[in-house]
Amino acid sequence: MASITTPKKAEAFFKGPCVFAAGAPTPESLPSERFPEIAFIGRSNVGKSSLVNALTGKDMLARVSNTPGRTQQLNFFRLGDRMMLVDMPGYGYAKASKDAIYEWNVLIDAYLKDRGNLKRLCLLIDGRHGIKDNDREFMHKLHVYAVPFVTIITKTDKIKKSELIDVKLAVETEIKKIGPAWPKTFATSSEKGVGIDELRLFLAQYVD
Ligand SMILES: Nc1nc2c(ncn2[C@@H]2O[C@H](COP(=O)(O)OP(=O)(O)OP(=O)(O)O)[C@@H](O)[C@H]2O)c(=O)[nH]1
Ligand SMILES: [Mg+2]
Repeated sequence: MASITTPKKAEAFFKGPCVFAAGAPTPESLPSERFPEIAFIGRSNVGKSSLVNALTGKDMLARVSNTPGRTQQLNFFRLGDRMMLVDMPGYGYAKASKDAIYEWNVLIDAYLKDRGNLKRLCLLIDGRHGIKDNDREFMHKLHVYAVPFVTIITKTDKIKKSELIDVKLAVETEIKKIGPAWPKTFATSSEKGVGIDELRLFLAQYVD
């Protein structure tokens, strides 16, 4: 199929048909690896579900919530029968029980370890809070499992330009410490639609 090489084509693709394909609360329930996959993860409440909605131009696709820790399973959205977007459950929810954290680790490890079709994982960092210890731990996990990832600074409408520059630098410094060759970082606001075109075009390269 034709590759998607312009912002206009990328927008049309991402805003095209997209359906909820599967919810996986356990490793056994993960769907087949038929499509190239892009996954979204980060601290609870960082804006993962909002970003999936902003990319696809569909407000109600992924469930957005003011209550942290709302997304408890991996939610798979099939985009145009060519790609899968995965809204992952976040980490760092203060009120999560020990059992819930254990289950989260089992599920996330199973997914990250053995997902041949996972083209890029998008690690979201809240622009207001910057990088935290659990983000560092998660980056380390990605390194151990050799998962290719990019970072996305979210909620940039809530911070000053100078703060964004500082957060970006801190994130890139952290990535360099663990070693990936290209510390690609995006900055977005799902609320205002900032950085969404650029991210769509970048992700579209992984469409078969
Ligand atoms: N100002 C602003 N708020 C945002 C943005 N993105 C998300 N939010 C808000 O942040 C809150 C959490 O957003 P979600 O998209 O549900 O976050 P999540 O990472 O999916 O959260 P969990 O699934 O609970 O881990 C909601 O109140 C959103 O409206 C943004 O770009 N700007
Ligand atoms: Mg969510």
